[in-house]
Amino acid sequence: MSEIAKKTQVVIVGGGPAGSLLALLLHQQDVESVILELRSRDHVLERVRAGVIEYGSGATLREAGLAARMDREGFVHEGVNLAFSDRLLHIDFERLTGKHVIVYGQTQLQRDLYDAIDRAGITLVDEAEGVDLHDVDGGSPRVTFSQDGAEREITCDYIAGCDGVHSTTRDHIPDSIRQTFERLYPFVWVGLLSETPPVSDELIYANHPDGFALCSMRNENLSRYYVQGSAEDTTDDWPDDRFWETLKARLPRAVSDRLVTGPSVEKLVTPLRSWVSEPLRHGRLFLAGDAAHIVPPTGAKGLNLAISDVVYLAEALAGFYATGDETGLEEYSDRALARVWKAVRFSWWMTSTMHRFPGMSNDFDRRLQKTELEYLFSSENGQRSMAENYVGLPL
Ligand code: RFL
Ligand code: PHB
Repeated sequence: MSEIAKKTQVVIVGGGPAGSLLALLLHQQDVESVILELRSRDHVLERVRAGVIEYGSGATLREAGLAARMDREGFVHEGVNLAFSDRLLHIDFERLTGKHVIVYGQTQLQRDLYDAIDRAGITLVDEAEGVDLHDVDGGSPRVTFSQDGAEREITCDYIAGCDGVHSTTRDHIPDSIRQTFERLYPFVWVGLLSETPPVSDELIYANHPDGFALCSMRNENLSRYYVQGSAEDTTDDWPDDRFWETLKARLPRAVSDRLVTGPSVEKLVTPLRSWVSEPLRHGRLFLAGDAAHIVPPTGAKGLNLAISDVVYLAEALAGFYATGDETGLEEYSDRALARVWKAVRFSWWMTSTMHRFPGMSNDFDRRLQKTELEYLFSSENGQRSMAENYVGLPL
């Protein structure tokens, strides 16, 4: 990067989906920004993460002209399946809500966003180290960082903290006004990617007495599977053979008989937690995406919340620059959090309903979980509520 502006309207810390999309939405509304990303471009583009794009997220990307490849290569899923007691329940999104989701890897979406950033000529500084914020609650905020050993400074009007779960921008919200809300779940997900045909053309979420399992996919020859593991597990505890055996045992027979296994091309262990930091604004700093909230992956909501946050934030910032009216900026935190908490609720519900909790052998909680699933299997209204949340509540 040869020339980095010394002044811009918005400095965006973090070039993940939240930061990248925010820069693009601002650019389309004539607001200038600079993105500072800690990691290398290759690193950001290679991270394997989310897979499910809500109906409204898809529409947002389409309206912003960012969905050409997603619409070509993504897979429209008109429903999902829940497995329980060797039975499979198909939740028909199209029939119940008239909407669908798109299965499209976050890896691909990130590439689409970076390509669009390059085309738009937005400055994205890779490997920006030691990013620090100054005068966040004063009139002239500054962001300092180093790149290739050179110290840099950018002055700006506003700062967007889109720096993910380990956010440091968040630390600039004083403890005296910050509240956090947390629920830890006593297990992990072990995820495996394999170059094999997916076992099903729609996702399968399985509740089994031994633990949860999920069958997902990236394309016709790339499958993504997850199984619930113990809280202290690492990938070393999950050689491929153990993973496949566990997955098979947790799926209904009719599904496991069809499962094609193969060597893993990627494997991860991810803890599950629900966590929200409030408020999302302090002075001239705004938080968005994982920097402000984490949900367990069971509801497939994290990336989608990053998208809805930045839609609201871009609207508020662009509104301010167009009219000088700060109402949108003042309302951003409450507006975004209202939607965030609904996804926190849904992800908590799916996690609680679909996993085995240690110590839950035959007790009250297990009975309730069984009853929750029996209700869902028998009630179209229950299924409609699940479908409505899964395809995504309106923005
Ligand atoms: P990201 O993607 O973590 O990006 C943050 C960026 O900030 C950079 N950064 C810094 N940059 C500058 N200075 C610093 N000091 C910095 N510190 C960090 C980082 O390098 C990074 O590039 O957060 P963002 O943009 O908020 O996006 C959030 C999503 O990535 C996340 O919520 C989803 O991946 C969650 N998630 C899922 N979400 C869905 O909507 N649907 C899914 O199906 C889904 N499945 C998943 C998931 C997450 C998973 N894992 C690995 C936790 C499945 C899994 C297994
Ligand atoms: C994925 O494909 O990685 C995936 C799908 C659904 C989830 C979580 C992850 O709920």
